[in-house]
Amino acid sequence: MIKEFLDLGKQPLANNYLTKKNLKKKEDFYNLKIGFDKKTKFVSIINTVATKKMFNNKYPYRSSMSKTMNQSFKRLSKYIKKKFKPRFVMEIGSNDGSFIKNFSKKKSICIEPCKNISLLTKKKGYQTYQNYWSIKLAKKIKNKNNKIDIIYSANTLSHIKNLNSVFKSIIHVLSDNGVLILEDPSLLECLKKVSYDQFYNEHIYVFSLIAIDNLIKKYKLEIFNIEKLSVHGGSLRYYIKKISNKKYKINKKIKQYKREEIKFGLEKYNTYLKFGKSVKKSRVKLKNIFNIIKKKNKKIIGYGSTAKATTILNYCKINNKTINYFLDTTPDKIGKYMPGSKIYIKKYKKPLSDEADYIFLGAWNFKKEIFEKEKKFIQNGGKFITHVPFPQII
Ligand code: JHZ
Repeated sequence: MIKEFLDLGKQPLANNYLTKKNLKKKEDFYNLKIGFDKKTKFVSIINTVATKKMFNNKYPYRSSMSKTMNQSFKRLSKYIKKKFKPRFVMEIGSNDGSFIKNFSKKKSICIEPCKNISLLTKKKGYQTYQNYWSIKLAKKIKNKNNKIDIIYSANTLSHIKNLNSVFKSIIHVLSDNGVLILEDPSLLECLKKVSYDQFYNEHIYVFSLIAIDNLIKKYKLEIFNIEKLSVHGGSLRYYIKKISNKKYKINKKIKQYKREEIKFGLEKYNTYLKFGKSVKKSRVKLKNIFNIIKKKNKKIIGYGSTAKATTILNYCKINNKTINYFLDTTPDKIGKYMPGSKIYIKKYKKPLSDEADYIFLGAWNFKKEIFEKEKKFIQNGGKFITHVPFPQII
């Protein structure tokens, strides 16, 4: 039974950027409530939105838009090749190929349900299935290929409601000595940083090691290594194998991290209630910061029109009266408007100098990369606003 601990109010679909024409139309809203399941230990959103409404032929997000992610995928690919020497690599949720591009076309399989995005890897010559991950697809792939030694999936499994079907399908295609590598935002980091913007319609789950570990046992799978990653505001990378595969030893880090999660209270409902209170306080503080700045008639723009920012803006009721516009590099977002808040998205062209007094960091998870790029803005006295780990001006 899922017990609610946080209500983030009525929210629009996070990646549903509005065209000028759509501005006048009524937007789709849903109730963003988050809950904890005492039995399974999963934290998930309660009212899920239909998959086809989210992942269709107009999906705007492209994972290659940040240097940080490209570097992270490159490093992992190098490691995979050296350590596992896979005959075939399959990626679930391959997006625009920012990971798979590091592998040979002959040895890769991409799975991407969004038609417009799947065409990007198809056009580059990668074998791409434009499908949702399912047992039907797993059977089709297995008939053609039984040498899949690596299955990788980053920021995708947390988007799929039926995790049982996901793992059932994975064990169907993974070779006996194969390795499943998963990567998703970490619940522990989300709670520590009060980064409640990790919750939006696409993130059905925010995973903990405890919950994943519990679930995969059912499928005779086990985690043999984990890595803490700084990407996407703090993620966990899980290395998973079939229990019958004795090729790899279980790393001690797993027990240690699990202890950290238990110590923080991830198994207790009360921890989440406390988090809910922190979120409310965070909203008050952030709104305060915006109000003070606006009273001084200063100009605020946004940087990175992220899915995450939609949660913040709509929960804190910040709109185009407060933030003049957002800057972003993603072709399918430019010239559109942020969902709900209706803030215009402009094309990012070059490092900034004095375009605004303050920049709200929609992409706070790439703060380091952005600060390096925007040295001139900082030298000119420009300031950033962020809500992580607490609302502040930097
Ligand atoms: P970013 C998306 O969430 C959606 P978002 C999805 N549900 C998910 O799980 C994560 O990704 C992984 C822009 N940008 O990655 C590019 C610049 O313009 O934080 C992106 O629009 N300049 C699949 O949207 C956005 O910011 C820059 O220098 O919350 C970043 O989006 C940089 C670094 C980024 O994910």
